[in-house]
Amino acid sequence: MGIVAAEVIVTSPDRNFVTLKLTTDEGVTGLGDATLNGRELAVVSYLRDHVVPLLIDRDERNIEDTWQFLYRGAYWRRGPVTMAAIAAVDVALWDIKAKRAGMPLYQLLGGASRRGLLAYGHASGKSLDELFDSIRAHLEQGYRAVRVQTGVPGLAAIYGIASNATTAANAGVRYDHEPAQRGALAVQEDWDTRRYLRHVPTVFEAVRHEFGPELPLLHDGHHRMTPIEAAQLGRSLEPYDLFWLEDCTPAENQEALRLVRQHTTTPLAIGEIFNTIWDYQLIIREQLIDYVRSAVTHAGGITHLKRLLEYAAQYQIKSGMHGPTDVSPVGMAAALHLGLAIHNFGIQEYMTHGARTNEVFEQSFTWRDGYLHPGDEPGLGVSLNVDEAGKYPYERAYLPYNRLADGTVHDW
Ligand code: EZ4
Ligand code: CO
Repeated sequence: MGIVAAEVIVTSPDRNFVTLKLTTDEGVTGLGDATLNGRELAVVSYLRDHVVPLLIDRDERNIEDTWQFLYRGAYWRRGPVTMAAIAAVDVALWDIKAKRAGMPLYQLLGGASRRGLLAYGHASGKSLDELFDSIRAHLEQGYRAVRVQTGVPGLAAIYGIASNATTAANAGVRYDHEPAQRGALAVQEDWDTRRYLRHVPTVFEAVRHEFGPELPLLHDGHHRMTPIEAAQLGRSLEPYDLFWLEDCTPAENQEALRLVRQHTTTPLAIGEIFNTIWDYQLIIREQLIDYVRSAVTHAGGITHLKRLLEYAAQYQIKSGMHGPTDVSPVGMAAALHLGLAIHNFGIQEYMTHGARTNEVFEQSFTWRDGYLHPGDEPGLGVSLNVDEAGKYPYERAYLPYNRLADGTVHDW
């Protein structure tokens, strides 16, 4: 028994991805995703310089012990860099264990609790016409739930709207005619909360009118509101029956959600930037949210996110794992296995990866009639084509940031 090799592979097919590949003395390999969008090389260093030396000769079977050793043994706890690195090790060990057992990972996690995972995609448009076209395109692709992001009159460039810098940097699309998006410094976007709060309910009214009451609609506030502004938005969206309102306010201060919750029955999702169970301690115990947004990749792997979701289950809070293109196919596969196995699955975010990414990462998952399934290959069901990966070296890329009209930096 024992790990004989641990390689950190950086590749940038359509965007940057960091992958950990572990090999055992029996030649079994496991993959883990360690991609932290915009700060990728910090995790590479954490892994290569500090974690890999600790892995060589470790017994790959002891997943819980390895998790505790990497978490407690570092002395310095939590944080996105640490937790993404631990997640990569954890997922690679689960991949190895499931391959050795000859089972898809979800079988080791308790077996399937459902036939497939309901997924939502990202519809967006600067104008209502563009937005409606985007929703229709998603429905044609088979999506049965959509996130709706819209332009705001008076704001030139904002989060989540196709054909601006956000899409390139955030969705990771490499426009061949726009190489400057990659390797460029962070792009500035605009923000004005009052304009946004006035406009968004009119958009949801129009979308409900056009697409009817059945379609689950989601919206991402992307941390921009104060608690009272978030409460106002939640309340003004109530007539449109949202599946959830995401990241309505930054929640480093968990108590802020009390104020939002007192004022609105719109379901709340939070936590794509959280990385441990402790970030959720109060908001779960007080039932201040409805969905946990953490991804396997950013919250300490299968071992830790499963623990967190079991805690959430006691309070009827469900999963809504983060699934943007900056979670690699390895991280997505881990999410699908975990989501299939747990009882309190809610919904899975799913944005399709680019063609180059799908050549670098061969995947067994299926996407049919709006539902995802991880497939039945032993392990995660993902393999990394090292030759393809080698064709795409790392390219520096930043997420955008926001400024208000007077130049003040605002949450992005
Ligand atoms: O901005 O993944 O809900 N999805 C999101 C994403 C995040 C990016 C940041 O890397 O908020 O689009
Ligand atoms: Co989000």
